[in-house]
Amino acid sequence: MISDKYKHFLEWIIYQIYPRSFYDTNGDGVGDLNGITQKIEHLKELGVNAVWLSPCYKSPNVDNGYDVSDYRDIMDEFGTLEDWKNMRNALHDRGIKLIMDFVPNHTSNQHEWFIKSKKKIPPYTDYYYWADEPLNDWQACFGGSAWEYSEERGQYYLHSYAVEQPDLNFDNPNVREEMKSIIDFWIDLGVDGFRIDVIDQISKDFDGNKNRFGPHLHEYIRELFGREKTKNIFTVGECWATDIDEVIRHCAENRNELSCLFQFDHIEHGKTDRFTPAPFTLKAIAADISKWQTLTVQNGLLYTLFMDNHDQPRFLSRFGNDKDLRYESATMFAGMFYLGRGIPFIYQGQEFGMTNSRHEEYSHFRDVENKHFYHSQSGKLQKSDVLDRLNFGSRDNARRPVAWNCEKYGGFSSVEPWIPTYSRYQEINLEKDKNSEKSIFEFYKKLLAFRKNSPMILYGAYKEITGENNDCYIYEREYQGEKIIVVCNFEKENQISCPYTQGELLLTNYNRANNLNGNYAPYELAVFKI
Ligand code: TEU
Ligand code: CA
Repeated sequence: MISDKYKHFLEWIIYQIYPRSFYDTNGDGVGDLNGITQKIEHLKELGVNAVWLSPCYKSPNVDNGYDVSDYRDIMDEFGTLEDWKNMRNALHDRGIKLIMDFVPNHTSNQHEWFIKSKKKIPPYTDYYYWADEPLNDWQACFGGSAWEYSEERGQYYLHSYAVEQPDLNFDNPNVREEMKSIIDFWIDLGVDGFRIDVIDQISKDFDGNKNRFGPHLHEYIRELFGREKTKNIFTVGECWATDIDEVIRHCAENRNELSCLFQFDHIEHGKTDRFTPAPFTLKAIAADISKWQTLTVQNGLLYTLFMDNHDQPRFLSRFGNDKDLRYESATMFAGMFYLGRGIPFIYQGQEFGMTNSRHEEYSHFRDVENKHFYHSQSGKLQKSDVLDRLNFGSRDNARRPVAWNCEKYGGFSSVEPWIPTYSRYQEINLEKDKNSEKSIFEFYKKLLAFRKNSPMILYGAYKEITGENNDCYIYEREYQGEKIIVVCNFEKENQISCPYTQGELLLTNYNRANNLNGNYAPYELAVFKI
C-alpha cells in the first residue's frame, strides 16, 4: 500500500530542536546554531536521522522566531548563514537530514513587506489583508481581536496570532511567488524538508467566516510543494484536520501536496483550553492513536508519531507520573508511540525525561501566549491560581533550556539564560540520566535501534488488539508472516489476558523475566515476538 517514496520516509526518525533553548556556545544566554553543531554526537548516539529546526530566520522574537522579518537570513542571536551552513554540513556528514520550519501564513510586522505595505508601496500594498473596518469578529489565537488598526495606513490588518504577526494575503499571486522563491532558496542550500506552520490557514474563507481550510487551500499547497523542484522534499504540515478525508486531500501521494501532517487529537486531552485542566484517561488517548494509526495505514498515508513539541507542556507531566514513576511512564510512552507505523518525532529533552518546570513568579514566564491569559484573569483568579494555570498549560514548559548536566543553568549556558532555567535540572539532566540505573536515554537508544533494524516495525501492518482488557493498550505489528505484540500497561498494577505473551520477550522497560502470568506493573511495556 505504501510506495517506495513513502517507504523511504518511514525510515526517518525526526528530532525537533527549539534552537533558543537547545545549547548556548557564545555565553549570551540564548541557544544558537553552533550549539546544535556541537551537540550532533548526542543526536547520533540517540539514533535519530533527521532534525526539524524550529525557525532560525531573522526575527524580533515576539513569538520566538515564528514572526519572520527576513526569510533568507539567520536570526542575530542564533548566528550567521555561515554558522547555518556549518551546522548543515555537520548534520549531513553524520547522515542526519535537515528539516526547516517554514512559516508562510504570516510575517513579522518588522518585515520589509509589511513596512512597505503600510505605506501602500507597490507591489506590497496588498501583500496582507487590509480593510477599512474589521471584516468579521475573528479572534487572534493569542487573544483579542484578529484585526488591528494601523494609523500609518488608516486601515485594519488581519493577524491570526500576535499583533506583530500580520497574515500574508495568499490570494495575491505575488505572495505565492515570494513563498516559492523562499522554498527554492533553502532547497538550493541543501535542506531536505520542511515543517510547515499552520498550513491550513494560508487560504481563508471570508464569505464562509472560516480562518482556515479556505477554498484555495489545496491549490496553494500544490502550487508551493507540488512542483518538480519539491518532488523529493519531505513536508509535514501543522494542520488541524480532524477527518480522514481532509488528511487524504492533504497527503495522498497522488495529491502532490504534503508528505504527511500532524494530527493532534491525542494531545488535546486533559484540558478545556490551554490553561485549564480537565480529566483525561490514557485509554481515550490510546483510542485516538489507534484511530489515526488505523486510518492512515488503511489509506497508505504516513502517520506522525509524536508526544511533544515546542507548543505543548510536557506529555510526561500531563499524562504520566513525572515523580516516582518517571522512568516507567516515560519509557512506556516511548514504546506506545514509537513502535507504531509512521514517522517518530522526538522533542528536545524528551529523550531523557525532562518534565514541566514549576515557577512561582509571572516574571519567570516568557511566552507571548501567556500575556493575554495573565492579564485577562486579574481581578478574577487569585495570583496563586493564575500561576497554577500558567504552570499547567504554558508553552514555556517545553522551552526551558535543555538540562545537559548538573552545572549551573543545567550546562545550557555560562550565563543566566533568556528564560529561567528548568526548575528540576539538578534532579533531571542528561548526564545524570545516562549514569542512572534506570536511564530513559539508554531505553530510547535501545528502542530506536530496535525500530531501525526491524522491517516489521518500519513497514508492517498495525492492528489494535486490546480487546476486553482495561487500562492498557495492546497492538500488533505484522510483516511477511511474522508478528510482534506491544503491551502498554497504564498507571496501575494490571492483570492482562493477552494470549500471545508466551512469545519471546524482545523489549521491556522492567528488568524481569518473561511476563508469563500476565500480571503487569504500573506503566510496564512489554514487546513479544510471536
Ligand atoms: O502554532 C499554531 C497553533 O497550532 C496554535 O494552536 C499554537 O499551538 C498555540 O499554542 C495555540 O494555543 C504554530 C506554531 O507551532 C506556534 O509556535 C506559533 O506560535 C504559531 O503557529 C504562530 O506561528
Ligand atoms: Ca548563544
